[in-house]
Amino acid sequence: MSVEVHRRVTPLGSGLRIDLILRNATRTPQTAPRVTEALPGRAGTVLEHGWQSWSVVRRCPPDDSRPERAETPEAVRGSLVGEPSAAGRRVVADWVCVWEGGVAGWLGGRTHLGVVEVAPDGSLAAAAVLDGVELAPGEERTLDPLWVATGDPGALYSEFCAHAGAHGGARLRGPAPLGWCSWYQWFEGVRPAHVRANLAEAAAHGIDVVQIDDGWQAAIGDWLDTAPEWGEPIGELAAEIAGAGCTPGIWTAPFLLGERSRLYREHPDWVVVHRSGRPLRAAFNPGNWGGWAYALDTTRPDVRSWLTDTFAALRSLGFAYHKVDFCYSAAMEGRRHDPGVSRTTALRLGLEAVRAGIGDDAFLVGCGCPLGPAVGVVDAMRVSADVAPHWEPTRHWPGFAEAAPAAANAVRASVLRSPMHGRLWLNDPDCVLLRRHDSSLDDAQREALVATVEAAGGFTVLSDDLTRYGPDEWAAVERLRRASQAPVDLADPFAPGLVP
Ligand code: 9PG
Repeated sequence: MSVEVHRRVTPLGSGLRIDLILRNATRTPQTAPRVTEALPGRAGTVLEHGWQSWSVVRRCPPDDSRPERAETPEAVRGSLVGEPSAAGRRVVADWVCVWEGGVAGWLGGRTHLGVVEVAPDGSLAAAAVLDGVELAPGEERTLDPLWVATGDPGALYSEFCAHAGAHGGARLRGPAPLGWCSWYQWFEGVRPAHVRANLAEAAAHGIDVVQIDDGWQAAIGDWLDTAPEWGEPIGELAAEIAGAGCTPGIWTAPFLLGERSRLYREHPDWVVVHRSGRPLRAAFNPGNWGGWAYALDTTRPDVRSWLTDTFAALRSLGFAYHKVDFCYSAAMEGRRHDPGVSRTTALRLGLEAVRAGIGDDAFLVGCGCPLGPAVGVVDAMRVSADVAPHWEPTRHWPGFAEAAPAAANAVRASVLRSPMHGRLWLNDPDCVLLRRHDSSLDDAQREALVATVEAAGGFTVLSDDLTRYGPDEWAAVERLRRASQAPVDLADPFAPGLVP
């Protein structure tokens, strides 16, 4: 074989650490192979741990591959699944696999896509997916280490998160914020007047972060200009929020490039290219985005300079809290400028460019983000599908019901990923919706949302019209303000009734 694979096994905590090194011993460039590692044991039930924040997180038998997923449009599969060709063919846990008999996961996540594949008979194999990335003559590439342990899955899940956090230099500079976000009340219809009215309430009640979500921007990629309907420069509200004693927060999708943006008009060569030769379609929003958004090629140094400059400009306007969304786009399959950089590393480079712009002291929340590559860059990570003012999904892609906006989906993923909190970052379980108007949630469902956020790290972002809160809603806010933010263990991730 032209690329050698060197392997070393050492004990780490309750399990084994497996280090793998690829070496191109030839005098010509070689493509990296897909490296697999058979794992001990056989699973009867596994945690399907999806690729990014909104991907499916569920407990399932090994043969429940959901074949209908293969029929979902390519752009959707590529946004929810790390290796989209596997969708519907086998059960795959991205990054970390928990089963009743143990845990296996990649301690690092920045070098390559790391998955654990589950065969219908329950046998398990870890795979390092390098997509044929190019290795230069003589090049050695150290893969992200793998950790495997058999025994009590609850304890080992926490231990995996602790090892991965230590390996990746997790940013754990709590406490979790108490904030407000415009999205789940006004969606893309948010206007400055909504933010101003809610800022007054937030300031009066000691709510720190006031975060403007999608709807303010001129176009996806044109982050320094506002939409005509917004009617004022974005810096005006940043100054007012800071002036009221709160932290200005802003939503962006840094690795997307809208087909109608000025950025795309000026830099059509900044996109990742699909195998057909056309720009890679990464997200579709015919409403306020005006159609498709393409994926930004973060292996280009000029793109990374643009990211850093753009985010430095937003920071200098006062935005010290950044929700960066649709991050998966930087890591989708496609052709990039630098054939030696894996798509996972491309995402990592993009996140680092954003961090360089906002500064070390700004608060960065990953959203729609593959989990492993973000450890050590983000302060918080959205760990669930979108919450919604309804319990069950209203519509969803075939086989991906758990990834659709729904309060039940936010609760399920937030509980099943709770051991990540305080070990890899602060978990963002998505917003708390307390309102009784504009909502079909009943009292028990509202309480389930509050109890989940309270028990899973206390990261509280309200997304209601605060001017309509009464004593009951403010009492719930006080309860969440006092939540313990300590790391959480799941005694038994497979306990019946643990999640909806
Ligand atoms: C703004 C929103 C909010 C929300 C984010 C994200 O098409 N989709 O599959 C899809 C999934 C999630 C989503 C949007 C679209 O929501 O999670 O909090 O910021 O973007 O557009």
